[in-house]
Amino acid sequence: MADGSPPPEGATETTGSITAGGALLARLKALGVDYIFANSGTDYPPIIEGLAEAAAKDIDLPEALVMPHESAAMGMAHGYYLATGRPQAVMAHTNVGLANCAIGAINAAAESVPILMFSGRTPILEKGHPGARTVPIGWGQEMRDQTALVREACKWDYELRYPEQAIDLADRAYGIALSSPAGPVYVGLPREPLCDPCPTDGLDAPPKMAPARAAPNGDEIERAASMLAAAERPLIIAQHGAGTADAFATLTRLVNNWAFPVAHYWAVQIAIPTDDPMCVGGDLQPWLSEADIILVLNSLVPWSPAAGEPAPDCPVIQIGPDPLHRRFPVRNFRSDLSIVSETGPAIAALAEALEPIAAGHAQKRQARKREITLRTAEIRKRVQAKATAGDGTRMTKWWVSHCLSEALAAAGPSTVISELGCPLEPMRRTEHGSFQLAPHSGGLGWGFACALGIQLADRERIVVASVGDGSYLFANPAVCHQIAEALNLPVLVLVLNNAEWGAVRDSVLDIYPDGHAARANQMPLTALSPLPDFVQIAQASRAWACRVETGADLPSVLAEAITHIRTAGTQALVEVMLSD
Ligand SMILES: Cc1ncc(C[n+]2csc(CCOP(=O)(O)OP(=O)(O)O)c2C)c(N)n1
Ligand SMILES: [Mg+2]
Repeated sequence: MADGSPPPEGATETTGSITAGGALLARLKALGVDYIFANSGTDYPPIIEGLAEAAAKDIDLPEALVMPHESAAMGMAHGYYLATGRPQAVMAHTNVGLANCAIGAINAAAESVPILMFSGRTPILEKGHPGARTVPIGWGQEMRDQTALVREACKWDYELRYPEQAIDLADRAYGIALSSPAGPVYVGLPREPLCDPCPTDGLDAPPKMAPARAAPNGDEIERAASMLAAAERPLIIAQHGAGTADAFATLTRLVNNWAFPVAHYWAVQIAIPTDDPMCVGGDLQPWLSEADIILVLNSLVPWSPAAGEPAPDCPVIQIGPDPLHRRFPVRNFRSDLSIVSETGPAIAALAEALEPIAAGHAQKRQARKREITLRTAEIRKRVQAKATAGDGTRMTKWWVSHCLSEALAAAGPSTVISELGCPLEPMRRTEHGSFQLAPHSGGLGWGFACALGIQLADRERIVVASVGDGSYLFANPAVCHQIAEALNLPVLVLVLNNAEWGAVRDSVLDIYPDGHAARANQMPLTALSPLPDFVQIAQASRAWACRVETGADLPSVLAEAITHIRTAGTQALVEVMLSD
C-alpha cells in the first residue's frame, strides 16, 4: 500500500498507488495490449521499476520484450496487428530511439496500422526530483520538439505532464489509434511524472473510449449498387484486401455472382483468392481502359496515371476509411462517389444491396462471367509460362514465387510477406491475410520484422519473409535473427540475392533507357557487391540455412526448409541466387 499499511487479509492490492510508468503499462494490458516491444535506456528506471512493482502487486501486465533495434520493434508491432487486429505498444529511448522508430511509423501510417508509440523524454529538471537529470545525455538528448520526429506519421500525440494522466492517456491513445482510419499515435514520457505515484483505481476497468469505426451510409451504398448493376464492363480495384476474412468470402461470392473482375494492382493484400476466375491479377491496363464503371476499394494508387487512365465518361466510386486519402498532399484520382467506410462493412452492405436486384440482370451476369473466366484462364497460362520459363535454370523472382507457392500448397495456413521479394502474380494464395506486400511508403527493412510479429501472434502459421538482398540488409538482420531465436519464432526467410538494388537500377532504365548509366559497365549506386554470406549471418543465430544456386534445386530445398520449421520449430533462411 502507498501509505505503508498492509492490504486487508486475503485481498490483492487493487487500490493504492504505483509509479505512473507502472500504471501506464498495466492500463495497456487492460486495453488488450499483449506485448510491449521495448528498447530501453536511462529514461527507463520508472518503467522498469513499474514493471517489477506491478508484478509484485499482482497487477496484470503486457509482456515486455527486448528489441535490440527499434525498427524491429515497429515492424513486429505492425505484423502483430495484421495478424490479430489488436494494436500493440512500442517503447523507445528518448529522441534517439524515437528516430529509429520513424520509418516504422511512416510505414504504419501508410497502411493504417495502429501502433501505440511511447518514448521517454529527457528529464526537464536538472536536480531536486527523483526523475531529474543524472547523466550528460539528460542534457544532450533534449530537443525543442522531440515529437516532430514522428508527428507527421501520427494521428495524435501528447506529452505526459502529470502522473495522474497515465491511465486516461493510455485509453485516449488506444481509442484514437483504432478509430478510422487507424494509425500510429505517440506519447512522450518525461521521467519526472513517470516516477511520481499514480492511483491504481480503475486500472483494470473496461476501455473508456470506444474507437470510432467508419461504416457506410445506406443511401450511398444503394447508389453504388445500382451504378454497378447497370454497368456492362465493371471493374473492381482492390489494393488493401477485403478487410476481414468474412468480407473476403463475401466479396468472392459477390464478384462471382455478378461477374465483376477484381484487379490486384500493386496489392498490399489480396481481396479474393488469386485463382478465382474473377481475379485478373495485377495487370490493370486492359481492364481499366474498357471499364464503364470502376469501384476502388481502399486503394491509395488505384492505377498509374502515366500508364493509362479510365475513359473520361467512366464513373469512379472510391470506398475507404478515408477514400480521398487526405494525408497525402497530391492524389488526384477521380472520385464521383466517395464512400467513407472500413472495407469489410462496405463489402457486406454492397452485397446486401445488390442481392435483391441480381435476378433482373441474370443474362448479362452469366455472359460476362463466361467471358471473364476465359480471359483470366489465358492470363494464368501466360503467368505460368513466364514463371516456369527455362525450367527454372534461370532463377527469376517469378520462378522463386512459383516454387514457394507450390511448396506451401499443402503445408497448412501460411502468410507470405514480400519486400522486393516474391511477386504475387505467380503465386496461388487463397486466404485472407495469406499475402502481404511491403507498404507503399516503401520504408525498407520492414519485411523480416513484420514476419516475426505475425509469427508471434500465430505460432501455428507458416510465415515466410521473402525479401530482396538489399531489403534484408535494411532489416538489421542480426537483430531479427536474434529475436527469432530468443522468442522461438520459426519464420522462414527467403533472401533473393541479385547483389544489387535492382529496383533502383530499373528506375534508372525506365527514365534513361539508352543513357550513360544504362551503358556503363557498372551502373553507379546500385551494386551491393561484395555481399556478406547471408547463410552465415543466419547460422550465427543457429538458424537452419542453405544457399540455392540452381533453379532446379529450389523446390526440394524449400520443402526441406518448411519441414525444418514445422518439425524443429526454429527459424530457417534460404538464400536464392537470382540471375537477373
Ligand atoms: C529506408 C529506405 N532507403 C532507401 C530506399 C530506396 N530503395 C527502394 S528499392 C531499393 C533497393 C531494394 O533492393 P533489394 O531489396 O535488393 O531488391 P531488388 O530491387 O534488388 O530486387 C532501395 C534502396 C527505400 N525504399 N527505403
Ligand atoms: Mg537486390
